[in-house]
Amino acid sequence: MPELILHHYPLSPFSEKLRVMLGYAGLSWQSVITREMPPRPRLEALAGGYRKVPVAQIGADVFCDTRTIASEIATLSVRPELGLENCSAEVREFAAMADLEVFLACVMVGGAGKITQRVREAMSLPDVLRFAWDRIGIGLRAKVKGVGIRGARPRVLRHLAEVEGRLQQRDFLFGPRPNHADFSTYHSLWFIRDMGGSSLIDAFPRTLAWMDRMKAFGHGEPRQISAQQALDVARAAEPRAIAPEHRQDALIGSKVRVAPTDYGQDPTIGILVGATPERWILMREPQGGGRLHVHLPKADFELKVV
Ligand SMILES: N[C@@H](CCC(=O)N[C@@H](CS)C(=O)NCC(=O)O)C(=O)O
Repeated sequence: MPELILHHYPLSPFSEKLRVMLGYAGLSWQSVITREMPPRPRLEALAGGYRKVPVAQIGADVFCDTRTIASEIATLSVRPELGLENCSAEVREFAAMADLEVFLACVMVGGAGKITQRVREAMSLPDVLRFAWDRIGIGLRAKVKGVGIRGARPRVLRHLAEVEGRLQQRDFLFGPRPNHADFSTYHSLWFIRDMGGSSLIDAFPRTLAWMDRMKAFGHGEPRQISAQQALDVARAAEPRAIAPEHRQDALIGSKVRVAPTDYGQDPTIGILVGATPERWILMREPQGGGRLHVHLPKADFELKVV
């Protein structure tokens, strides 16, 4: 089985969610550092329109959204609790709240000065301007508006109080070992503390200690490869077989577009070849040859027949 390849960039909180999950899972993985904004031609050739990061790939199977990728990590590492679909309704609800509402609030709170400095260090000046323009565009087109600038800090503080309370009797949010919700909660707090240098979390000692436990999982030892090498891996491979029970949907064989409903709503277009309770699987033939299966979640995504 080929190794998991993660397309990501250092400043991306959702990428950090998976880097730490891969460290915890003890999997060996390969790393492709991508730009902080489109154009990302080779990644686009793989994901076919989906524009968010991270994206993962195993051979010719491409996985969009951290929920789909975490499910692959859960299977590969035989740690089912890393897959949201294997967690309780309470955990799923907590993770969904952390990954959307709290994430958007943290991005607004995020230690603005230090983040700006990090963005400035990571990019050329023209790219900083393109980056700002790109993110303003995402915000204007988003269907979720979050809590707004004024509501962001109180929302993060309310979340921190809840996290602190959960950690009173346990090492991780729902028990003695981390599950998906720990990683969903960690990445936004990492963004404000470790990337933004914010002192907001200092008043929550158990949360700080939990963050250090999460951070200690590290990222493992990924092997760096180029975007072109990752594309070549996909072109040389065949997508894995889809189980007969996942080929029963009435729309199988139709040309469809699947897009997130919240923000960054760019669609992936392809032939629907599989549908599980959690995901859609689209077949695409990228320019230059090869056949890919792109896996996208059903939750918070919309499928339309083209
Ligand atoms: N629901 C998605 C959210 C991913 C997301 O919002 N990623 C941010 C970066 S942390 C993004 O794509 N920003 C725009 C970009 O990088 O082009 C997931 O779980 O993967």
